[in-house]
Amino acid sequence: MKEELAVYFIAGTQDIVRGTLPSVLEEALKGGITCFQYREKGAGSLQNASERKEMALECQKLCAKYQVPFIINDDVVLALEIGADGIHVGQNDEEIHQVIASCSGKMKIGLSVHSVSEAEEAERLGAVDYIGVGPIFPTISKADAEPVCGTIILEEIRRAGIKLPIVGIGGINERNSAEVLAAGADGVSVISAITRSDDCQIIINKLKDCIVK
Ligand code: 3NM
Repeated sequence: MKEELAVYFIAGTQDIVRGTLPSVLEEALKGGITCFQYREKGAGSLQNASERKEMALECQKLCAKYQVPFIINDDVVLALEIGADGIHVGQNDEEIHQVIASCSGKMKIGLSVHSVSEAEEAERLGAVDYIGVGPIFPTISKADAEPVCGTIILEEIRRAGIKLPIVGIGGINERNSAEVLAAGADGVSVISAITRSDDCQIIINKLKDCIVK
């Protein structure tokens, strides 16, 4: 799982400023992302269930072509229906025990945490495959983000002995990702660093370089 978290791209229709989600995703896949999460959420997102399913299927097909895991954000029914590789939920989304009951053994389970105690609880559950920790830096991509926690939270979570794979999230880019990894994350999760870049291949290469070093 840790290798798959290295450069974890997240996007939904609402995040796309140029082109379409499938075109941006294919560029990112060509550039070497290691995981993709379809997150259709907030202002500008697709509201219609059949449109969401159609978009999910298109993204899933692209991920399969490049052999990159395809994760769905906060939609257990859709994830099960189309056989996604994983489901990711936040603290205020579908209840984690419910998600585990429906999805454990069928796909990877990711959970967002914003504190050491939430990380400890995630590990205690025994069925969460990785945690997303953030927002590490200020983000423009999530209107209801929690307060910024800085890289210190990653150090605190590791100091608390948490063994779960960790992906940092929130305001991460090619300039600050080394700091996130040095603090204890196994990978970085990004939206705007890729969707708003002029050349995502360069950005992804830089993000990958930080992992290797
Ligand atoms: N979750 P960007 S921050 C989807 O803190 C999401 O849990 C967050 O987008 C959390 O890379 C965030 O553009 C948005 O900052 C990340």
